[in-house]
Amino acid sequence: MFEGARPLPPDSLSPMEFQMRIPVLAKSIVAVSAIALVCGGAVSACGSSTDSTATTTAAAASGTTTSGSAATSGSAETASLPTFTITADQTTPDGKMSYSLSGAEAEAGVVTVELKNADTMMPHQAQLLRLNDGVTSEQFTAAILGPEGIGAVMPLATFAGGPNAVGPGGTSSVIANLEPSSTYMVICQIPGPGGKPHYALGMMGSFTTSTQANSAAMPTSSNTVELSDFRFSEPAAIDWNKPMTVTNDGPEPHELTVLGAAPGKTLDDVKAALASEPAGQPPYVTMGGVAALADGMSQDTTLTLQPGSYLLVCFVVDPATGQPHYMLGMEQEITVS
Ligand SMILES: [Cu+2]
Repeated sequence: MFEGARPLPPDSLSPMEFQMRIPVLAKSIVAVSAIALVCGGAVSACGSSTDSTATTTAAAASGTTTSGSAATSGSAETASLPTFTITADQTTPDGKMSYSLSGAEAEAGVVTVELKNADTMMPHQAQLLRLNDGVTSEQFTAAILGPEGIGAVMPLATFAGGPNAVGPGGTSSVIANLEPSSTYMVICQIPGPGGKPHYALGMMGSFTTSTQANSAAMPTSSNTVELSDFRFSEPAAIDWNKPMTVTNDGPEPHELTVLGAAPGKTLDDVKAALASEPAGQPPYVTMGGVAALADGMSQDTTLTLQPGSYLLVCFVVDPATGQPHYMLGMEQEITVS
């Protein structure tokens, strides 16, 4: 389905090429949801108004996704942080997608980065990548829009988290420590109609950061989810609706995606879909989280989850096996009471 997702022989990879593999594989981060998203798109053949499943799924997604303002007002220390807003614009009738950013420059240091999904059609994420020094956004854009896709930009940039996918009308946010004097790219890797990732349909942006970082500190919390090869771990006493720290202990990049069952579906349906990648409307809705982080990075997020069961999933693909991380152990059911 995606040329770039075809595994390469691991033993032939230099360290740089190995790094490049990560995003190639990361493309399959969203390959599962993409299958269904194709049917939910503005230009899709199957997403008609008579598709009640699609309609209710979208409605559910908008009603249950994380709330950025609520997420960041949970404590005094985070309420005063500067906020950089990324809006996922309405998909146009001809299938074009875009972001609107709240400015060309974000304050460096500890800031809230929020994603407002203003699209009525489909889920979106805001994956941040920090450009390596000396790399321009034009170089990044040319590389990612080339035949190799996101695999081509791995020598150019580093995964830097960001608000993970939320459905139409939803808001997702993270607290991030942005590096000064940097350029960050924002991309949505979710595949759209026809299998093209949203960034290739226009959903890509960039911003720079100020030369001086603010003096704000990252929140400190014992409400911590640790990502590592290949598991999620969290304290027994975690409160899923309180601000939480998501840390990647690596060594591979990892993300936290929270999936809930779509209306009329169960978590078993979600698990079965993840295992088999069936065509058609996905049985889940995206509930936010933290997009792929490089080894050693942490960001904070706040989820808004109704009581029930959810799945924590990492869709990043392991270069050694070609398997998405959720197949290697990074699929964990949680219960919110
Ligand atoms: Cu992972």
